[in-house]
Amino acid sequence: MCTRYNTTTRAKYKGVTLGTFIQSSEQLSQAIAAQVASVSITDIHTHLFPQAFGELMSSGADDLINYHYLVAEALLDNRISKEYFWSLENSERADLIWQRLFVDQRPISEATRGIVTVLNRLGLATKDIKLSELREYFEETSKEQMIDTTLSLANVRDVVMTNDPLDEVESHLWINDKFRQLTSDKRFHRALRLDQILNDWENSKVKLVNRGYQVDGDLDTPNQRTLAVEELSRFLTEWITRMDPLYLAASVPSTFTYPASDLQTFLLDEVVMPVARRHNLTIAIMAGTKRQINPDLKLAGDSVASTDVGAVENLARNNPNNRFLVTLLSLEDQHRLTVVARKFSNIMIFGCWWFLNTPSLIEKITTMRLELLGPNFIAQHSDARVLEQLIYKWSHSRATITKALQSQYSLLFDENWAITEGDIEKDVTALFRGNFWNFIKRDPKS
Ligand code: FIX
Ligand code: ZN
Repeated sequence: MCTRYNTTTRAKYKGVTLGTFIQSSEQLSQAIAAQVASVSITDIHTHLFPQAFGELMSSGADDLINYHYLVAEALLDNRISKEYFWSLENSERADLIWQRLFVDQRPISEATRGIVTVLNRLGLATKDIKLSELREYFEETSKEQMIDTTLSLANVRDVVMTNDPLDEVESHLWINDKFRQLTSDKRFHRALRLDQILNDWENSKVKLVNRGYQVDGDLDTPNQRTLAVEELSRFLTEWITRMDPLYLAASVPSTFTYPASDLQTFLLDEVVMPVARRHNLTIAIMAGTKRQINPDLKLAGDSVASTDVGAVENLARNNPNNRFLVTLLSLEDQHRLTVVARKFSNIMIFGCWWFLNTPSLIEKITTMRLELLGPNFIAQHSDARVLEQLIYKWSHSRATITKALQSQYSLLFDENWAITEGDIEKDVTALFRGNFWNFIKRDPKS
């Protein structure tokens, strides 16, 4: 318990002009809670789309309940055959998931509790609510209204999408976007996703050749390799011009190493990183996935494995003129990643990704990052796939990150460091959006 010091003592101690210095640990906790609750957020990684993207925009009751996190949890019931489950319509699958996770048992997992938070924040009574009532709510609400309502309730100012130029549906929309509709909602920003190119070159090559890029040469012969580099660089440059992405992004498997004498390193070194430098673009590396350990679960079938954090170290050291946003999926890799991030100003850690996005792990990881980095990382991203998930993902994360900040600042306060509410606002704004925009060297108003 910190004894009360008057402002003169604190001002003299810190040698600064008087401000409204916080006087007690209770006031400190309240100030932190208020600042985290009210900070407007840049959500730097999501799978969301605005309405202009048509079928790619995911929103509403059945999409919320069919979230792959909930699919995995529902199919833990070995009485439900995967074949039967996937034979159902979307709404029938939602009925089954609802019954299994919200009626037969209590929704106390992070993903099920999230649905309850959404219901609650939308003002839908959570006592004995039926899925049909949630469906009715969405039937009575337009997509535009849902975007406005969701961003307001979640207090999210900017949403960064995941945009795959090799996705047939999405690329078709971009190529036909004569009136720039896809970039008309300025709250939604682009991230150009490179997974297919970096992780599945053989299939990507076919798509690229079909689109007129001469990349099918034998990369072992120098002149064909040079042509492939030029053509893939041309492809990326055309899509950077078309999409105006905030950053380039790739998730890589837990087996990712760098540098390696493999195609991934070749593509990174000869194409991706030079193109990123030419366009002053940051690269987001998301490592540690173990995709499809159970294909019967489809999108829910991915898992996690520890990855070579040395690859992140080497990327940053070998490419000092590239900037890297980094998030790792495995809990056991978090400490080493945080130490590595202390060593390189061209690394910025972000978020508690996917299986780490739970209150107990967010608090543990965020406290460690504050202890080792100070407020120099990006506290969280939602990874939302369905629009209304923003409501719960940010509500839950704000509550947990508040606790980590309160414990860290109280240690400082107890040593008589003078703190004002304005100081807290600066640090909280940095953690929830400022660090991102500064690191990618972009103006949020651009
Ligand atoms: O690679 C990614 O962007 C992952 O976030 C997704 O593949 C994953 O399915 C997801 O949505 C996790 O939250
Ligand atoms: Zn994601």
